[in-house]
Amino acid sequence: PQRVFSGVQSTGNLHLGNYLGAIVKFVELQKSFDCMYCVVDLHAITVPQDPIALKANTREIAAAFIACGIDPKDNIVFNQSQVPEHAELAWVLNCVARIGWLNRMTQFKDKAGKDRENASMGLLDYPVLMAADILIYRATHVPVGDDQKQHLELARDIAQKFNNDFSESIARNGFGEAFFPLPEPLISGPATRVMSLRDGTKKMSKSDASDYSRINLSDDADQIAQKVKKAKTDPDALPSEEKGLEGRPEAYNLVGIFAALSGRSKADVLGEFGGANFSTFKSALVDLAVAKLAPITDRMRRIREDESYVDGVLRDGAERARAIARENMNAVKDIVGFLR
Ligand code: AQP
Repeated sequence: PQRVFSGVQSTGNLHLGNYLGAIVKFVELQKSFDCMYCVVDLHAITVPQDPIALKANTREIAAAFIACGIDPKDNIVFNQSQVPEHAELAWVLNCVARIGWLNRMTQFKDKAGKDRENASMGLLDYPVLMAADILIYRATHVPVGDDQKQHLELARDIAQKFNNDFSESIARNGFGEAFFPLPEPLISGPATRVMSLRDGTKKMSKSDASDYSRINLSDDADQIAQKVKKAKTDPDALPSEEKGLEGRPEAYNLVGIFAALSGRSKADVLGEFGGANFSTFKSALVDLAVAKLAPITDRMRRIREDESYVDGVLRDGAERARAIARENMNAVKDIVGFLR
């Protein structure tokens, strides 16, 4: 059976990159797959988190999932720390993954910065826990933004090595040739990597010091308008064809955002705005972004106010997730050779 899994960290405000790179896809995929969407709070603590803020952020992301249109009854919406099998499988996979593989991860290098010796062990191990998140459900498809591509490749390598290392035991336990499917990344569309509004060569990110670099899902219409109007651009008019965006990272980014928000291709957007100056294009982008995001922001605020509803969704999701996780973890124990 095919199953979609993806996660979002509970580390603060969601931004347009998280929305267009990931959550929009989550909503589409629920039509055709069994989907599991997880607030990955175990991942969040790979860097320091304030405990009170962490709880609030976990509820905030769950509220965002629902506000964006994910149905928590048809799908499984939960937070990672309520399903201990994620951490349990991660330990086994730690013993499968190689240190050299993890040392090559660019996100670790970026986030650890210069003082690598002082980064948490969890930050280095982040991608192994991510592999466990996916593999504990034997998920087949993982919608993510482009920045997670390398981690997905690592998850496939870990799954493959586990299947090879334990091939005899996997067969002996009745699972045929492979226990874990190799999860497929789903990375497509005009905004797989949304860039900072202040610098078209940097990823839009929660940790950017400037709030003007990103549009948050919690921003109101005025904030969106101000941020788009101040967004960096170049002096030329928009090109009428996509190849004219080459070497113009800010223009490329804004056109990509417009395309993704309107469900059109970049070529189509340029067909309409080619030759226009940025002030015309930016006004249209503000109108579009406000029209798309304001209803989500409103719904998010209302859902979040009802803490017991949100907590109930996460608890119910965790119970349903656990039923699947426990069964797969038992199989892993049999395969590895743990008595139970
Ligand atoms: N800029 C982006 N463009 C497209 N997709 C993005 N994603 C994140 N940033 C962009 C995708 O959002 C999903 C959730 O990501 P996460 O929970 O790992 O969030 P993050 O990467 O921690 O978000 P930030 O803002 O990038 O955080 P910092 O500042 O800590 O680096 C993933 O599918 C991710 O690909």
